[in-house]
Amino acid sequence: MRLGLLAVLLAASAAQAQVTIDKPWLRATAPGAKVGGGYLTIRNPGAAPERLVGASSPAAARVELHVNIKEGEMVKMRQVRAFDVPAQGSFELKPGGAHLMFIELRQPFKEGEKVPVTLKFEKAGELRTEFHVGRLGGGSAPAEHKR
Ligand SMILES: [Cu+2]
Repeated sequence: MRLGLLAVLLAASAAQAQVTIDKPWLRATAPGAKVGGGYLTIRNPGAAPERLVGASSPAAARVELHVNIKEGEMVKMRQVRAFDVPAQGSFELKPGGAHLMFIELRQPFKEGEKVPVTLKFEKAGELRTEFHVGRLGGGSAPAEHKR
């Protein structure tokens, strides 16, 4: 009985260990802002490719997956259905590139706060984490996340 439970727990933790996330952070927003950007690096040590297929947070009505696309001189954001994380590789969301777009913020993201976010992966399922809020308009991760 106990061994059976242990096996289940080990199986569950092994499944969770397939994907790890690194340096999750949000850009602080100005008062009244309706949207905010979120960034992180997803690492996949597994032998099979993984995909981030969605995200949600109590801090926003919805969270979309966006990429920046250059059209001539203009940079436009486009929503995508998933971010691919290659086997034994990683995928980086960063300012100027792929990002999570938090839409209809319940309140501004203030520097130093932590915001709960649930990431949904195709294979690993849901992964709950906290994003740290960095500087307003800051182009890089908050100081404690710099290498
Ligand atoms: Cu966006």
